[in-house]
Amino acid sequence: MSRLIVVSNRVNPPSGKGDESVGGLAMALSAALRAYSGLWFGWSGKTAPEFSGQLSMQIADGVTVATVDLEEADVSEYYNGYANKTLWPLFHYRQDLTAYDRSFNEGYQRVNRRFAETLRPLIEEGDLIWIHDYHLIPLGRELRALGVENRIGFFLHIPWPAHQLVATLPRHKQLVEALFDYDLVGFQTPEYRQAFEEYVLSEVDGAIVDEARLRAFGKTVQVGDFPIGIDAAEFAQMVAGERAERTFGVMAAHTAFRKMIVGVDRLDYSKGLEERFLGFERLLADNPHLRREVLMLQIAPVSREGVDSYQEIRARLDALSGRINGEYADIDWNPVRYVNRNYRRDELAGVYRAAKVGLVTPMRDGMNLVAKEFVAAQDPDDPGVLVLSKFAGAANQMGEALIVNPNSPEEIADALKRALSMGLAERIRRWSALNEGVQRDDVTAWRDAFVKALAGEEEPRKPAEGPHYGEQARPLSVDERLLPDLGAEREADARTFGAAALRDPEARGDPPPLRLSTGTGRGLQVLGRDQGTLARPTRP
Ligand code: ADQ
Repeated sequence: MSRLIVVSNRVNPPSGKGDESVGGLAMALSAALRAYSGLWFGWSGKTAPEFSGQLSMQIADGVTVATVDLEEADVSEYYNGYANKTLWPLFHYRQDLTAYDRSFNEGYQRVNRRFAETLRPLIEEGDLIWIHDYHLIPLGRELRALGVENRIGFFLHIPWPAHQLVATLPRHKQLVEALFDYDLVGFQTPEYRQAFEEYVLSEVDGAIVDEARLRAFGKTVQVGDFPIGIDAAEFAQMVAGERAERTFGVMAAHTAFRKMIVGVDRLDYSKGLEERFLGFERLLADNPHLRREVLMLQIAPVSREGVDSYQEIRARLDALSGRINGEYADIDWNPVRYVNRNYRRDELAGVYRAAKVGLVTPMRDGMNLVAKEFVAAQDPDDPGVLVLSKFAGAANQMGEALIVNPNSPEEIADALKRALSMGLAERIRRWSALNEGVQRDDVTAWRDAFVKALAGEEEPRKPAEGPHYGEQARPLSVDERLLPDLGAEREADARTFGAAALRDPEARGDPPPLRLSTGTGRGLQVLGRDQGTLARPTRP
């Protein structure tokens, strides 16, 4: 059985107290590692005066956790810099917030090299290496430079944007070339994979070898879309748990005779919080009869406080929620309840269940796990309604939600009005379809699909075979105009890349069989790339 090495920016072992609050990436990785006797490597979240490469190792639930400290300059140039001031805004279509600072890119490359050098001695023959997210795009290339020939996969949790945006990055070709050192590159949706293909075809004169492989820079890489899901089984347990029920009871009592709309997001400009508040304000303005009937609870823990734009959005949201309450509140009713705290996941489950509407309206989002958590938490006999942005990756799967344009307060207000008055039969019909997908396409399905494809056991999901469901299901096809002559490309590939096919699944022969098992033990919890800057979880 191959060992799995997972690499993500941040790694944190569990406290064992059951009070961890984990982000989307973190939650998914902890579920993945539960099933393997794997190694988890990443930044400790701490700084040292000078980078020493000294590893801190722990073992928890059969998983070895290895972390390394970074220097202050690494954190400001790599994490707060290139990752969160350059790639994050750009890949979420916020070119106006994107910093094109050369030192950030230098720090990014340096930290990825340092990670590679630190991880290298821990890698054994036959290990599968799975690298996560935009912080670590060059890590595969750095590992190859150190002679690592293992199969290495990369999964991008955030959108891959239109190629014209990527091309605004200085040295964008260097960044994309690094992706061709992986055996497998995974995206959340067919749309993002297609956008990557379009970049490769139009910006670097690459070619599509076949449905699952691209060629550029003299290398071939396998690509696929692997929509991430939630740990649906764990969520079902949590919803039925004592703490979730207690939270549900508290929320139900506090919202008696009123309908609660809930939003849960990291405080991030990509999540569309201002526009959401404006949409709710529009609902109140246009529907006086609803004013005392509804309230909106927005939970938004602060994140990335080291980045100015996050402090600015926080200030704007404080002002906006104050303005709406100032305008509409009464002595016994506040329309907006806005909290910046972190909650336990089982408490969140109780909150979701008590809400009549889940309002998930990011301006751009790789997937959005809150939408799936909201669905999983509902009472099957009286489910709430999901209102979902068309620009969340989740919209590709969750067509039975009320899909809205998050830029339009009117559309948000209309969808809220419709959701609040929706009859039971329609709510149950929509929720049942959504829930079926959430249960089926869960984090285990995501993990298994990616790891099997990485191990060379299975081709990645093709767009037409993906787990798309609901009326919005719309597998996207590559723009035919950009397709090269596939026959000629395949031939050229075979001639030119005989040796380079070392990492090609077909050329390498069968990898060692990989056994997947579903562990039940408590997994590691990682404080993901964002959660490191979140407030501490609430203690019971
Ligand atoms: P995020 O941008 O962090 O993830 P999301 O997918 O919504 O976004 O996950 C957020 C997670 O944080 C959810 O599991 C939620 O329950 C949790 N959370 C939010 N607020 C919380 C609070 N106050 N207390 C406790 N927990 C809270 C990134 C990408 C997404 C992608 C995921 C996974 O940006 O698009 O879906 O990775 O790939």
